[in-house]
Amino acid sequence: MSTSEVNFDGLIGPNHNYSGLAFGNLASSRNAKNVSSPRQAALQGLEKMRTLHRLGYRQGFLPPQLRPDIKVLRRLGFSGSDRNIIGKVARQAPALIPMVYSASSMWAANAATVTPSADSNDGRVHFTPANLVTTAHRAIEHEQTQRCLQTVFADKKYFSVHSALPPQARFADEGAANHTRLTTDYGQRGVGLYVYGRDMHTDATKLKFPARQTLEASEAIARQHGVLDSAVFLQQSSTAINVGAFHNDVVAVGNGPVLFFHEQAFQPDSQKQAFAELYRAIPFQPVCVPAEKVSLSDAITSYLFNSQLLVGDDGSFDSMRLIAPTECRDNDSVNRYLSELVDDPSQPIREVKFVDVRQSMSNGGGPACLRLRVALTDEELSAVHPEFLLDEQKIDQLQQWVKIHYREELAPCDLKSPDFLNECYTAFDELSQLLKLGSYYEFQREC
Ligand code: SUG
Repeated sequence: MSTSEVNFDGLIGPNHNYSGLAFGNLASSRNAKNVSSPRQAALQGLEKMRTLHRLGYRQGFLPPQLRPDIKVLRRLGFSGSDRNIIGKVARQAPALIPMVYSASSMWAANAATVTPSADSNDGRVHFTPANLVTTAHRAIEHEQTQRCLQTVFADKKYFSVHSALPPQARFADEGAANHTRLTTDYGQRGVGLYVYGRDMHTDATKLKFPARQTLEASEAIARQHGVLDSAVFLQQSSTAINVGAFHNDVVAVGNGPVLFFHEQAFQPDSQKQAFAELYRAIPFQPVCVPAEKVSLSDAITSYLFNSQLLVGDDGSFDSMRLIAPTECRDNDSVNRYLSELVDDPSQPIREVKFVDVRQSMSNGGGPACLRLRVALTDEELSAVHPEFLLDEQKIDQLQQWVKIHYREELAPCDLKSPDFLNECYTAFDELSQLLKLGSYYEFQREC
């Protein structure tokens, strides 16, 4: 029985927009109020999925969440028909509009933390949806995320989908963006590396931006998944957070036994201890990028570490491939570094392939943010809902659906129009028919 890594990318919704909602995420702030292109965004995302599929990786996707989230607005005291509510909110509380319209579920690396069956205590794959409590527009995701995961990974014999952690700052959790499973073989027992920004003792006055992941949350997830004893916890450096590393996957990426990371990503004492534990657990291979070659600031603007680190064509961790955003090619120091890296025989990264996900990048989401990795045995893979696994034909169909339903341009003020709500509902309705999901979205279950 073989085990492989499957990437489930977030399919980008028709509501993709730039509303500057994520404080500490510099790209989101820089592009606030710009006009987005939902159509380009979704097509770019699907082309990235096609690229991986063509390279021989198993590729899946997670559907976009229903937006606007009228259920949240009803809980906030608005009533009437869905269209009516949008009209009222636009007049009475316009600041709530971008919150309920964000397409942020596209960043599937924040959907959940995943522990493969080879590591968990009961031999099942475990998922904990991230509560995302740090930002209001993302804190509303976990309910739909849980439902989505229960649909895609429905078979309880193989999969266990938990509820999100209690939605409190102390248990702030941002999912797989701060978790890396390191192993020598996907099917063998591995070790979960949990990176966090703060714990109970962190002096928040030293932080310019929010530290979105807490140690308490990471510990709770490791406990839920039955891997607390083997888990390794590592603290982000305040330097990295203050320069804009709102998630660890902006300054580090790992796969197999390899951790590719920036020299300033972690708090030094914590790094020393965590690396010692990793060396004891597996033949750990750290690949450190020195600040003198790539500054933290270049790493964050180019999203070098938000690349997808993948096995090579032979399926091994000996010659790996990096799927990097085109911004890395456009940044002189990063591009130079990458040319040197692939020629350096002391480490396993042999190839870099660039992908264009600029629409997502402008909101702070690179190639690695867009995917949730799930290591699955062949048997588990055959238990995944087949509609969420991609081949060329399914990608063509989804692209066709995007071309019919998505706007070429969307300004944040367009979200206030009740007509845009109908456009979104029509797109979501068609998608659920395309995927034969029945009444998957809330509005389809009403009346
Ligand atoms: O949570 N941006 C997302 C980007 C998430 C990237 N994910 C990972 N690094 N794994 C965030 O900051 C911006 C939305 C807006 O401003 O409209 C946003 O939510």
